[in-house]
Amino acid sequence: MRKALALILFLTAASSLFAVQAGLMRASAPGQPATGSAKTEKFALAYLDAEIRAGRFVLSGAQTDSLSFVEHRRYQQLAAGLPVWGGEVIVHLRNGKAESCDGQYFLAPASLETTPALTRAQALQAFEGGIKATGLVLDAERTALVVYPVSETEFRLAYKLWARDPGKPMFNESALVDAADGTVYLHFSNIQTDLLIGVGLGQRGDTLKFPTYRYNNAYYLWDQAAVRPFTQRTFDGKHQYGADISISNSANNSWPSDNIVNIHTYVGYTYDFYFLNFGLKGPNNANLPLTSFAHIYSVSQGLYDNAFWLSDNALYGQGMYFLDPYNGNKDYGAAFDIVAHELSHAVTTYHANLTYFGEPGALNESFSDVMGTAAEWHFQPAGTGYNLADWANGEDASPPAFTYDKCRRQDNPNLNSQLKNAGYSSAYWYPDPAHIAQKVPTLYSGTTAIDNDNVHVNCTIFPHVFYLLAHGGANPYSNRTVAAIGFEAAKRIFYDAFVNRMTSSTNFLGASNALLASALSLYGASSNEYAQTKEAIRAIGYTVS
Ligand SMILES: [Ca+2]
Ligand SMILES: [Ca+2]
Ligand SMILES: [Zn+2]
Repeated sequence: MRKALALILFLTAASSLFAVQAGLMRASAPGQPATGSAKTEKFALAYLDAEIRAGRFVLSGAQTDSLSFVEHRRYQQLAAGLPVWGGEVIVHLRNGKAESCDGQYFLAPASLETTPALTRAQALQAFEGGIKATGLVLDAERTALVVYPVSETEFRLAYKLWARDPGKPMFNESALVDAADGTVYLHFSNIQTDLLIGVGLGQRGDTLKFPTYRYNNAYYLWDQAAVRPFTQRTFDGKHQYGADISISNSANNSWPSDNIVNIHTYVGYTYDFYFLNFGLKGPNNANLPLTSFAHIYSVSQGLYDNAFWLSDNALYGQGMYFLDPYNGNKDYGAAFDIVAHELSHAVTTYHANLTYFGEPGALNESFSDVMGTAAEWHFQPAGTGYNLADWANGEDASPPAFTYDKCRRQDNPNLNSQLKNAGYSSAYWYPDPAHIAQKVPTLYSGTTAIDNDNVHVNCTIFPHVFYLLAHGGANPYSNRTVAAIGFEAAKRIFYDAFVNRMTSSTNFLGASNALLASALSLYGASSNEYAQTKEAIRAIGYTVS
C-alpha cells in the first residue's frame, strides 16, 4: 500500500505518530470535542477484528481484572510477519465481547522487503558511528528486526539493537537502525527503566528489591513517586549526628548488606500494607513524603540504640530515625515489624494523635505493635526465625542469633518484663501486662514518670486483644478464652477503632468501647465478630453489658 495512512485510534488529530499513550486516547484538548465516538470505536473494533483474523496482530498478553471481570487483551501489530514498532493495541472485553480498545496501529503495507541489506554487526557499526562509540556488544536475544514507521507513508525494515559497552556498566542502549542504509532513527538508554529497581542484601542476607533514582551516574535510595505514589528517601547518617548527611547512594544500583537496604524496602512494604488492607495512601492518606534516617549515632545527644518516628526534628526534620547499634548491638532497621511499627506512629499522628503519655500514649504504642505484627503476617509466612511471622515484636533486631528474649509478646505479654530488661531494680520487675488488673502504676525516676508514664510498659494489653481475636486463645491472667475471628476481621476492627474512633485523650476504657463500636459497625449486632470482640474485652478485665 503506497499511500499508507497512520490510523491512530480515536485521536484523529494526533500531532505525533509515535505518542504511544494507551489509555489516554479519549482525552481531548481544551475547547475541542472529545474524540472516540461510538461510531469510531465500532469501526476500529471491526477493523481490528478483521486484522487479527488475518494474522496481522498477534496476542501478546491478556489479563482479567479481578473486580470488574473485564478482560484486557494486548495485541502486537505485524507487517510482513515482523513486529511494527509502536503498533500495539489493547482490546477490552466484557463477557467475551469487545467493547472498547486503546493503543495505536498503522496502515502498514502487507508486503515489505524482509531481507536486511546490512548484517547486525554492520548495523551496530552504523550506530557506533552515529554516537561516536566503539567496542559495543550486542545482546543477541534482545536484538531483532522490526518494521519502523518513519512517517505515515513510509515503513522501513530496521534493526532494534540492544547494545552494551563492556567497559562502561552505565551504557546500555536500544537503537532503531535502518537495515538497508544504516540510518539511526532513534536511540535511548535502557537503564532508567531497567535498573530503576535496586537490588541489595538485607541484614540477614536475604535479597531485597526497592526503588532507586539515578542521577549523575549514581543511584540513590530515593523514589520520586515513580514506583510508589509518594516520595521516599533513606539517608545514611554514617554513624554520626549533625555531620554531613546524604541520601544513600551506590554507583551501580547493587547494594551491600546493610540495614539501610532493609529500611528503604520495608517503608515501601508498609505503605503497600496500609493501602492494600485499608486503602490508606500513606500516613496522611495523601501520600505524605517519607524520609528515613539510618545510622544516626550520638551519645552526647542522648541517642542510643533505638528507632522512632518524629513529627519534627530540629536538625533533620520529620521522619523515621534508626539509631546505630550501641549498647545492645540491636539492628532495629533490620526488623520489618519495627519499621512498620514506627511508620504506624505516623498513621496515628495524622488520625487519633494519641497523646504520648499514660494510657493514650500506651494505646499509641499498642496500635504500632498491632499493625507491625499485622504487616509481618501480611508479607511473611508463619514461623520462628528471621523473616517469619509470629506474635512478638522486634525479634529480627537481635543479632547474632534469633531470639524472642526481651521482645514484647502479644500471645502472652507476661512472658516478658520491659522494666527488667531496661535494668531497673528488681522491685520494678513487673511483667508486661495482659489484663487491666496488671497495669503497671506510675513509676518515678526522681520526679519524672518513667517511660512517659509507661507508654511502652503498659502497651501490651491491647495487642494481646488483637492476638485473641485474630488467632484465638486464653488470657493468661483471667483465663477467659476467645474464639478466633481471623486476621482480616481483627485487622479491620483494630484499624477502624484506632484510626476512625479515637482521639488524643482516649484511655483504655475508651479504646475498649471503640473496638466494640467498630465490631458492631462492621459486622452487626448478631455477628460472631461482635460477640468475640466482647469476649476479648471481657478477657482483659472489663465488664461488657
Ligand atoms: Ca518475625
Ligand atoms: Ca514479629
Ligand atoms: Zn513505638
